[in-house]
Amino acid sequence: MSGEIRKEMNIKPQRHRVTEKSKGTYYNRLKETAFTLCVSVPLWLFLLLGFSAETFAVPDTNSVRITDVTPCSFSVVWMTDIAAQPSVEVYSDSAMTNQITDTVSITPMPAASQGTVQAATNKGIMKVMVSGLSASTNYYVRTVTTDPSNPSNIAYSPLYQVVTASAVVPYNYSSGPAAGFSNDLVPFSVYIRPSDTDATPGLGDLIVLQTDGSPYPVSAFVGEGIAAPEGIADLNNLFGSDGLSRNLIGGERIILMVYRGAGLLALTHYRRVPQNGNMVYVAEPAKGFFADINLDGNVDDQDFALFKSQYGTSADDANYNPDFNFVDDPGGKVDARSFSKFSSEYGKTNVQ
Ligand SMILES: [Ca+2]
Repeated sequence: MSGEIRKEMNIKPQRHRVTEKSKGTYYNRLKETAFTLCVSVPLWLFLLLGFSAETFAVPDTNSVRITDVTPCSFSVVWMTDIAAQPSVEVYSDSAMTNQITDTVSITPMPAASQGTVQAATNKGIMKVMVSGLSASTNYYVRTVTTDPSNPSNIAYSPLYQVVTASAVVPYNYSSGPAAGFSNDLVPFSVYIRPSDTDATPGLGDLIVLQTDGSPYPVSAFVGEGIAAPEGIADLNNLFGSDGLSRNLIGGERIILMVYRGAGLLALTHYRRVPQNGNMVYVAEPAKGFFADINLDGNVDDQDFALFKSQYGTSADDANYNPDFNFVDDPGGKVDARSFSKFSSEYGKTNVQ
């Protein structure tokens, strides 16, 4: 993980149920998306909101990530400080001499629910999907963040290189007939601060799921296809360094970064891919040994640095991450008791 410690949100203690009906519907829709994405552009709602901003400063651009890279599409996610209008510019070369934005499909805020789009926009959480691309091809992209109240105020990110994946291999044929995977949809419940007064807490937050061995993460809005405060990440859209679909067997480390916007820091959670089961089972990602915070097998300085950055935080703090509260503590404070538990494990190696 990068040095910029973005604190995470954690799974709430209770497990959320995905109903059989909603699960099946969403599962099928995701499968359909995985298969048809390269053929047709989904008719997602595109909502531009005209909010008045109090400042005419150029909007912020931070936490830019390239996500959801498939053979024919990718997305760009980032955060800004106003309810901005997001777009991107796409180039075929790093010198930005050949802009191809008009020859590809640009879909700002790709989500099926208008409520999700509006909630995310209000929090300054931006996502733009670029589709109609060629496989195994270099593209270059930068974000364009426009203040709706003053369209001449436009912020641009640096230019990012994207290499599209080579091929979708959505099923495992190794044992004969095609078989699906039960662990390809990962629901995750984001942390909600006790003082959160939103009617639908967490709605519009963005989950960015990264796994070791995949060049790009996948992303999902909270409340999209599942009730907030959960989001559901589609691991079918994870590709390996070979450009082919990843086949995760379970146990692989995943890093979930939750973009929350609205002045709150992004939270980072380390988890493992749930074990593969049967088709109708959707499992949450698994937590590892508590003191091995970054799940690299050792309780060492890296974990201590992460813990130190959280020490003293309470449940309502903008950077509070419940992953670091190691005691059953209603107040949720990361305090001396948590440190005591952590320090007693310090130095251990090969922990599971
Ligand atoms: Ca560690």
